[in-house]
Amino acid sequence: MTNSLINQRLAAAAFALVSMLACGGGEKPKTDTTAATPSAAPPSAAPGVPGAAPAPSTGATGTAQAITGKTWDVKMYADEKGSRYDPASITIKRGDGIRWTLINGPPHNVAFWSDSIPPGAANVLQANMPNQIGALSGEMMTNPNQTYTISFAGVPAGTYHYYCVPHLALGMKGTIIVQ
Ligand SMILES: [Cu+2]
Repeated sequence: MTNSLINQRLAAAAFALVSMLACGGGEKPKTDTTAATPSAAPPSAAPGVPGAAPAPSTGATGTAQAITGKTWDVKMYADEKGSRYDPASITIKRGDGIRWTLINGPPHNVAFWSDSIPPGAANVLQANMPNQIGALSGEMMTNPNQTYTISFAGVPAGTYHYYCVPHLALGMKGTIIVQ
């Protein structure tokens, strides 16, 4: 009698604890993913880092790795048809590069969400991105035909989500699948 009663209470307590943990753990990733970086981005050309400020002073943590494969073209627009990368989604191979060209509607840039790239990608990408204005955030482009090129040599395969800082609210986002 006594033992089974204790067992029941233990079981109930354990269940409550598990559900608490499950709830708490489940909420974190989702809210962090989208909320943090985008809304905090300053509309002006302020070089401040949107979300976190790790260690921008040291700059790249490694040496940039040169493109060894093909260089793909992505165009950047902001006109009556919308603010967009074209193509918005692109599949490349490790070692390839992507060259973004500003067509109209500047300013534009290329910025990666640190939590929407494969594990281990940040350091390599950081080293491969020239002229960053913040962590994983490429230089602000203002002139038609201006280009910005990133080498995807040395990065892990997987899906990389990126966006344009000035046009994130207008949905200017892109996806790179590295094979
Ligand atoms: Cu843009």
